[in-house]
Amino acid sequence: MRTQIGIVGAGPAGLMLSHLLHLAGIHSIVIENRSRAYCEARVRAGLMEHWVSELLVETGVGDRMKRESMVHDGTYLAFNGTAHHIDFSKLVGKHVVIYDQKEVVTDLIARRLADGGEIHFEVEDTSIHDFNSDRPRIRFRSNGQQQEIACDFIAGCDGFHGIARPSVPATAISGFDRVYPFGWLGILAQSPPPEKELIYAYHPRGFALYSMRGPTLPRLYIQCAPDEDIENWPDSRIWEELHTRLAAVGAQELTEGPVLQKGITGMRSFMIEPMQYKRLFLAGDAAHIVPPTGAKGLNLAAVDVRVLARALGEFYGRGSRDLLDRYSAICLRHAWKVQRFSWWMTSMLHLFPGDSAFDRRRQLAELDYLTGSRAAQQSLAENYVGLDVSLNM
Ligand code: RFL
Ligand code: PHB
Repeated sequence: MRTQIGIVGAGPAGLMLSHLLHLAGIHSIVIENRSRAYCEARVRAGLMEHWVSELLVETGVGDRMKRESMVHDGTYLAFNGTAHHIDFSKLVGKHVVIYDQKEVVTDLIARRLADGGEIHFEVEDTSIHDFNSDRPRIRFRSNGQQQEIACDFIAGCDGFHGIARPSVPATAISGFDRVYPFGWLGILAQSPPPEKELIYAYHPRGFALYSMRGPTLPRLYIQCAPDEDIENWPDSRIWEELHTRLAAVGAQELTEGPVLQKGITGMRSFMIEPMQYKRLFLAGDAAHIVPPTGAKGLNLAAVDVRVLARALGEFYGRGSRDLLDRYSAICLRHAWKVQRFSWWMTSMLHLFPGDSAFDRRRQLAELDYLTGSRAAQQSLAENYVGLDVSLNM
């Protein structure tokens, strides 16, 4: 097989990249080690920055999103028994959009296949080769057969546990890591949401988040120990904890319903520098992980592939390597700002084991300042709805 861009991974990063490249007249092949059904059902993110939803519409994959998504003009911060509203629309004139990542993936797969795109699902033993030459190759097995893709560039969009990042010589990249001493226990339930928007709650028993996937599908999270055993959390205990932590004046009472899915997620910040090695470009979770508190993972993946698609467009269209050579610097400059925001939200809203009474009071003072200051709210809103990406470096 031969293509211009060989893409490893059919998550949001790989699929969006393949779609944007197609619109720019550039051929790509995507390989994915899971089944199509698995990719379309994986429970992950739910919140898109304003510009990402616009990008989906502008590039012709936003029809279902426009019909089925929920536009949120703001969010709530709850602490000391009171919910405070942060109005993004009033503060910065933008909103965020609630649309499940698995629906974005479903829409992108459908569109790629309708456009004649090549996606190979359920491949095994993926490996990447010769990306330090101008003839990179991707090898894998499909239906028991050994296969090879020859390409001009490889895009490593295979997530945090993929093979692309570990294929770079260790001396060529630096990693920056922070593991948080807690996790999130998340459930997807069936019951009417109490509020039209999200509630981020700081509570003496730990952080809680009220989010949603639709008008009758709340997605709820509680801070838990990083090594917590889900077996210790029968549904009744989860609901009890959610009631306690999310109880706030100004927010309606939470309604219980059947739990459709539950799981525990670890929390980490991770970055590598640079995000490129020769003819291998890393994008999305393959290059960086943010703690979910800022709702940024999917959005960061979208930034990377938008920059990469544009840079490859300039390479093939005008023969210019300029933007391609600046890919890593441009994405890292943005990703570090997003990393900072996600760390800040996480630090402000969670209980850290071993924290003193001083630390708790400082967190409450920060929340008090934030909810009382228009300047501070504007800063949160600007980051939350999505910072502009500068192509100048
Ligand atoms: P993905 O989605 O992990 O996709 C990578 C794909 O690569 C495949 N793969 C391989 N394919 C072939 N060969 C190999 N050797 C391969 N190894 C792996 C995988 O099967 C997979 O299909 O990475 P991508 O595309 O970079 O997208 C990143 C996002 O998925 C991630 O950042 C977000 O889900 C993070 N995240 C959130 N982001 C948001 O923007 N808003 C949110 O509200 C939000 N909430 C969340 C989240 C992530 C969570 N978890 C479970 C980590 C909530 C949670 C609980
Ligand atoms: C989610 O809906 O899964 C979600 C929303 C906001 C966050 C994190 C996760 O900050």
